[in-house]
Amino acid sequence: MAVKKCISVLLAVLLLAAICTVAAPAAEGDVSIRGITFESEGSICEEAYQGGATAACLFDGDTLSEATAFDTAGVLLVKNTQATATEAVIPACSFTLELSEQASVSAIKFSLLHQVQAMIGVPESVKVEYSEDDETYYNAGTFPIDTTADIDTGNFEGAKVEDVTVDVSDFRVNAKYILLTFTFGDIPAYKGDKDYWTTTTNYGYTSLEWIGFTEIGVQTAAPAEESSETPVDTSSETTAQTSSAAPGGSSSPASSVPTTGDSGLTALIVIAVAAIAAAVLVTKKRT
Ligand SMILES: [Ca+2]
Repeated sequence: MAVKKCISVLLAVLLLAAICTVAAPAAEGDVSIRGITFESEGSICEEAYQGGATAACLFDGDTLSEATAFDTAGVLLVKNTQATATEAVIPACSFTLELSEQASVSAIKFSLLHQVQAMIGVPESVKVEYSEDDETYYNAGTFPIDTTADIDTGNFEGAKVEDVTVDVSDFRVNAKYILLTFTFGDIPAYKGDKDYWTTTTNYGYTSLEWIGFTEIGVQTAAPAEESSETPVDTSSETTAQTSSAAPGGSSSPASSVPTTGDSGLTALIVIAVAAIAAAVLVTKKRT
């Protein structure tokens, strides 16, 4: 009987632990990022993950907000391989975000790393498209990106990470896939010299060489009411939207980058159910 009592107590403790964990659910509307894939038309841009990181560093919940150097592990630098071409080449690079489930997305959030004196500038804009099936994409607009990067005078020392939020709540974005296309911005000045990178011997840049990222994610809204409206495919349009990109500092906390996976929750529920079933079994045997 002592053994059975021990088992009963053990199961009760397991059950309690499972209930306590399940009782602290993720915020409503949270979805996780399942994967991010990089693409660059014509392979003009290349990925350069720092410190042996992989694409997973873009959705690990860490924006590296304290980073002061571009070679910090977990930074993704994107290189314009045509930065010294005879004619300026302004490239774009894309990230496709696969969400854990189809969700109502209210904002796109990303963290940029810039270090203007190391020729790491900022993207000029981001085009936001969304899809339910990764085949048909709908356009939610192209948004200018505003940061505090000192492009004009280049007097900022060190690297700086800035959070940017792009509000897409007007577009009723309901998607499982988000396609973000970043267009490179201007070459930054170097310590007050606007022509430093273009005229200095051995440099000869004609366009910006680097942009940097530490995190990319989405902010989800409470599920919208069921609607029979079919979104209009505007993927052929190129109309620019007025700015709704907020510069760093005004973004909300990291709630958009959940770290609790569905699999963990599922496992706990399974444990809880198993514990209840076993406890009932033991109780019945004892009576
Ligand atoms: Ca990160």
